[in-house]
Amino acid sequence: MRSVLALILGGGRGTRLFPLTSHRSKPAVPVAGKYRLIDIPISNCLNSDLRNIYILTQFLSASLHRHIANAYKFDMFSRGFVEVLAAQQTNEASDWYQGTADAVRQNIGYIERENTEHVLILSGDQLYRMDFRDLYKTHAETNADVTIAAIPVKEEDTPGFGLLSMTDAGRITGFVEKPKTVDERKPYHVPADWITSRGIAPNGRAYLANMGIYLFKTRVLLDVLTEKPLATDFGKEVFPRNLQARQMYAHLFDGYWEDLGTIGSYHESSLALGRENPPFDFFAPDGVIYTRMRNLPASRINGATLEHSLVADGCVLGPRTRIENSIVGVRTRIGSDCIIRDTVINGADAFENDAQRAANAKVGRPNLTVGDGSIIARAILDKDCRIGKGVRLTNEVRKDTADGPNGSYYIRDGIICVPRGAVVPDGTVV
Ligand code: ADQ
Ligand code: ADP
Repeated sequence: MRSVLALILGGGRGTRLFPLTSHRSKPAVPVAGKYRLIDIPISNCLNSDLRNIYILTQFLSASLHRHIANAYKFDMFSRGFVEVLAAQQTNEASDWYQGTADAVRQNIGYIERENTEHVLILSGDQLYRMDFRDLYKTHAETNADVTIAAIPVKEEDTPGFGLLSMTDAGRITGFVEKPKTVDERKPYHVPADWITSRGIAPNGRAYLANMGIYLFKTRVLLDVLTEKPLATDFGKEVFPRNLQARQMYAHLFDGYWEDLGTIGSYHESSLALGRENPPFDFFAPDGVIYTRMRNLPASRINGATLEHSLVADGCVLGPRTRIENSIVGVRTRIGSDCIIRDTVINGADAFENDAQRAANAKVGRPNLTVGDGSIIARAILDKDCRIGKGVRLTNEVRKDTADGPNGSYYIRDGIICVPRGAVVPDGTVV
């Protein structure tokens, strides 16, 4: 794996994850109570013995830099680096919307400087475990110019993916980015017995989706990025254009793999982590998911009841409070007699001491995180939220999208999102 440089695409504007991305770049978005999105692909790299990692992001983010610098320190005797490369921010609007190929092209200098034989390109917002050594094996055995990881998907999921067709030997013969019509996707239908013949149970899946995981020969990558007309996107341009000219191969994968790129998918995939047999298991022996070390005390549960939930370190959960199907992030403090259901709480950056709590009371400001007697369902509370007492966040009228007063909450995909640091006064009902 020494011959491979990893580039993690940390996200464009991240608008689909708003308000989680209103002040931080997408890779820095918290996940599973104590991690950041970027920890998943980085851990997959480290667990695959890949230690030269660049993270490409559109926004220079203090939050991301701090996390990377604190979490991934290699000592001076071990080789490797994890480094953030932020796009130049210019005032020309046209520069903002370029795609994945363009993001990589802007960093060609770094790729050339590392001078590795291969470059692995990854998405930064997916929840999965993959040993990239298996991908490399396929890539090397077929002597591919580029190897694309592919996963079987159901027909109803196809509009969100690039689809590919391949020969028995693995050569990619067709590629279409996010087909919208039946006619467009028809040629990509794969018979169930073909999938079975590859040792994968079809389970109603009859298409092969591009997972956004690409292993390129460096020389070929540099060529396709500089050929005119310049391609802005891998899925839209680079792959469909190079079917004949380049040796493109697919590497089939059949594990859990979820996109966390929208509020809806982020919420759903997060809650699944608290289930009895979670589809993505942070406890699995296949490899540690790394993050920043914090020296936090164990959580104190003072008579709260918990069901199918994850509770991170440093939390205090009050008496008669009931927490169901939820993720409770670091340093969360929940009062008494609350009901928290189907909710992701990202926790807090610091504990509040008694003096601070007294000061809050004086100015009528709720304490961190949720006050006594509040009911919260199908919500995401970003870090450092102050939800008052007797608040009801349940979206009973089932709004799909809404913007609350003074940025106190947003509803996206039917989920109430309380942005970082927002204050929701006592008795509020949403
Ligand atoms: P999408 O996920 O829709 O489809 P895209 O929005 O291009 O593709 O994002 C791919 C990854 O790159 C994401 O992690 C995103 O955050 C990141 N990214 C996008 N623009 C970026 C930029 N300017 N700078 C840095 N990072 C950026 C792609 C493929 C499909 C495939 C799906 C699988 O195009 O063919 O099926 O991924 O999820
Ligand atoms: P988030 O991504 O949720 O915004 P950050 O990592 O940016 O989280 O910040 C956590 C909090 O800790 C912020 O309030 C930030 O001001 C503070 N913080 C953490 N480390 C430092 C540091 N080295 N210098 C300044 N502030 C810090």
